[in-house]
This record gives sequence, structure tokens and C-alpha cells, in this order.
Amino acid sequence: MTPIAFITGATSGIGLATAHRFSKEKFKLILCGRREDRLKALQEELSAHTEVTTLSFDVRDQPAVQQAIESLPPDFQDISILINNAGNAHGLDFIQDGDTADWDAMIDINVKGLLYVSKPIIQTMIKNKNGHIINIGSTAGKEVYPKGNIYCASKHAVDAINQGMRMDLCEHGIRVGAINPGLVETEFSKVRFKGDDERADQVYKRFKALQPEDIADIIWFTVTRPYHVNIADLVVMPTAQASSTMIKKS
Ligand code: NDP
Ligand code: 8X3
Repeated sequence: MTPIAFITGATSGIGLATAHRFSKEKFKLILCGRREDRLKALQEELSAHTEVTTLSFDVRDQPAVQQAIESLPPDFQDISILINNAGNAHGLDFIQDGDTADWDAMIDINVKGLLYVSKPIIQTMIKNKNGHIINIGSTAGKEVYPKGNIYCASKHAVDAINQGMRMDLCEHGIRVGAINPGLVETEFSKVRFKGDDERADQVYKRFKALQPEDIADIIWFTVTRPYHVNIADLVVMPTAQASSTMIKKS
């Protein structure tokens, strides 16, 4: 049976590159995001390679998430791969200056949204005794950096959820693992700096950042291991990066 992969945050960056990579391998795809125009264009493009359906919802809206997943056509319901990728940083401020709306966004999207998406799909995986969940964490889930406070907290939560999911789903034969990238050149910094493109571009200047395709490759490698092999927790950085705060710039 052709595997069905459910990718959140497929409209940009890592999720978009993963959608492209998986489409070339003929996996059936359920692509998610809020920007419907991008989803529709992507569906049209990737349908040349494989079967694609799209779901537009905000991961923060639990009833909308549930309803969207329940609305899947029968031939897209048996999801075997879930890539929990949707997420972003909002702001980069000292904790005393942080905007509480930014804190809410990061906790609601990166943590609660991931859980809202996972729950109904886990139920399907348990029923089918087959499944692979890949949680996109971050080096920010392994270490904290100045002004990273709440984003780092949200990614530390993803790290804990990844471990907890793996423990709870082990007896059901479901694979669970995290991929934790360092700096990847995507729209991430544009979102973090709220459209200040000049500031966002500076983040990836004077060193070779990871590209979204690099992470898509690793996700592909992870899902194509034999079923008894589960990549539980993987950290990947650009060669020029040694930690969140140590980046060798030219
Ligand atoms: P992008 O900003 O390029 O992509 C983020 C994706 O998440 C978009 O497709 C966006 O879709 C989706 N998204 C954001 N908010 C919501 C929401 N409320 N509801 C539904 N979908 C949402 O960033 P990246 O590709 O870099 O980020 C992907 C993941 O990788 C994130 O979890 C991020 O934390 C993580 N990461 C990124 C790193 C980096 O340096 N870039 C490093 C380590 C981890 P839409 O706006 O259409 O809803
Ligand atoms: C994204 C990487 O270092 O900007 O998760 O937090 S970082």
C-alpha cells in the first residue's frame, strides 16, 4: 500500500521541501497550512507526481484541526507518516520585554498545535498498528540562548513530548522520533522579525546555513529505514555552527 504522509507547515521552508521530496517518491500527501493559495498551487504542481490533498487550518484551533482531519476522503484516512513541522518563533526579546501575544503564539502553535494534530492521527495509527511520527524540534529544544526564552521553552516541550510519545506508543509498534535542526534558511526569521526582511536576511549572512532540502533529505532517510529502526532524536547543524550562540561567520 502506498504510504500516506501528513505534513504540517507545508506552505514554506522545511515542510515545503519535504512535500517536494516525498512527492518524487510517490508517497500520497496530505499537505497542511493556513495559506490556501500556496496549498492549492502546491497541490497542482505535485499532482504531476503523486496523489495530493490539502487541508487548511490553524493548528491553534482544536475543533478546526479535528474537523479537517475527519473531512479527509476515505482513501487518505490511513495516515502512516506524520511530520509535525508547523511552527515558528515570534519575536526575539529579553524576557522582561517580551510580548505576551508572542508567547501565546509560540506555546499555542509549537506545543498545543502539535498535540491537537497528533491526537486523531495517533488513534488511526494505533488502529492500523502502523505509524511513524517525526517531530520537528530544534537545537533550541536542546539548549537555551539569550532572548530565546519562550521559543526555546516551546521546543524543549517538543523534546519532552517526543520522548513521551515514544514511550506511550512503543507498545503499539509506532515509531516516534525528533529531528532538531540548527539554522535553516527559510521564512522562519521573517516570521520571527515580523516582516523585517533586512533583519531576517542578516541571520543567514556570512556562513552557509542549512537549506530546507537538507532537512527534507534527513526526513526521507528517517522514514525509509527498515521498520525495526527508529531514529529517536537527531541534531543537525550547519558545519559553521557549533551551538546556538557559536557560529563561525566569515
Ligand atoms: P517557515 O516559516 O518557512 O515555515 C513555517 C510553516 O509553519 C509554514 O508552512 C506555516 O504555514 C506553518 N505554520 C505556522 N504557524 C501555523 C499555524 N498557526 N497553523 C498552521 N500552520 C502554521 O519556517 P521553517 O520551515 O523554518 O519551520 C518549520 C519548523 O522547523 C518549525 O517548527 C520551526 O520551529 C522548526 N525549525 C526551524 C529552524 C530554522 O532555522 N528555520 C531550525 C530548527 C527548527 P502557514 O503560514 O501557511 O500557516
Ligand atoms: C530555529 C533555530 O537557533 O533560531 O529553531 O532557534 S534558532
